[in-house]
Amino acid sequence: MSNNLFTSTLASSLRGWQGIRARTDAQQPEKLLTLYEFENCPYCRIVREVLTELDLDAHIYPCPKGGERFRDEAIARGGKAQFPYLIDPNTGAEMYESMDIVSYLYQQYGHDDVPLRWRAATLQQVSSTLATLARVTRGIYAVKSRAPKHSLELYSFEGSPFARPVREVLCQMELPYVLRSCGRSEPGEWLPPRLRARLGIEPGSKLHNRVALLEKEGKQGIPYLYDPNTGEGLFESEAIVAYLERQYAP
Ligand SMILES: N[C@@H](CCC(=O)N[C@@H](CS)C(=O)NCC(=O)O)C(=O)O
Repeated sequence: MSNNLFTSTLASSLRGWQGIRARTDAQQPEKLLTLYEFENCPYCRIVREVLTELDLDAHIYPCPKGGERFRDEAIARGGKAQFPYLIDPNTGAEMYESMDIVSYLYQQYGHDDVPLRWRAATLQQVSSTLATLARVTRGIYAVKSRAPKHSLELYSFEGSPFARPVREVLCQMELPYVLRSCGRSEPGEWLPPRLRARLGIEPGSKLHNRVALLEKEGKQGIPYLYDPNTGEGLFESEAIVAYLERQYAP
């Protein structure tokens, strides 16, 4: 196992493998949520975990430290340099503070009270900070890149050790993307895709993005990146990272 995959798996473990399971009964907003954030921020991770849990998509505007593409926009909108910052065009709500965002998303789209574990804010923040330490500087600082004309699309779930390195590169390169939430809701999804294929198991997910991915590509694999600028669709985290670096390096 590479060092990259090992520390990504460690980060997911330090979070108790939150951000994997998805509910199938949450309400989908009509318009995409907008999230200004950066990948290796402990508070942003908490919000992304809840996006997975509630099976919510979001337009992600990466704001790594030293970033020049969306940071100013976020500061102009919210008034300060603090991340995460959520905008919900469906209700007009805009807010800072990860725990406020968690409560908002549960009440608005989960039609439920916030689960008990999300009320233990300090515990969540400490474990998310440990996960951040596991990834050291990955997904924190901006690197130069060419801006895409259209936002990319990433099929991902927060706790995936394979999807994380892709999100980190998207973040560092300040490439905006639509996060297509693809958590797990079926037991068969816990098996590795190759074993699943060998055993002929089709998990039968009802989650909208997994259904769409299966229809589009004939298989489900996370992460999956679609780039509307080139028409390319790619599975496999290493191949996706190589593609992003090739396509969007300055
Ligand atoms: N209490 C806030 C804390 C947010 C916070 O401190 N975020 C850091 C990043 S982890 C931040 O915005 N730092 C300023 C910066 O990166 O410019 C929350 O839970 O959302």
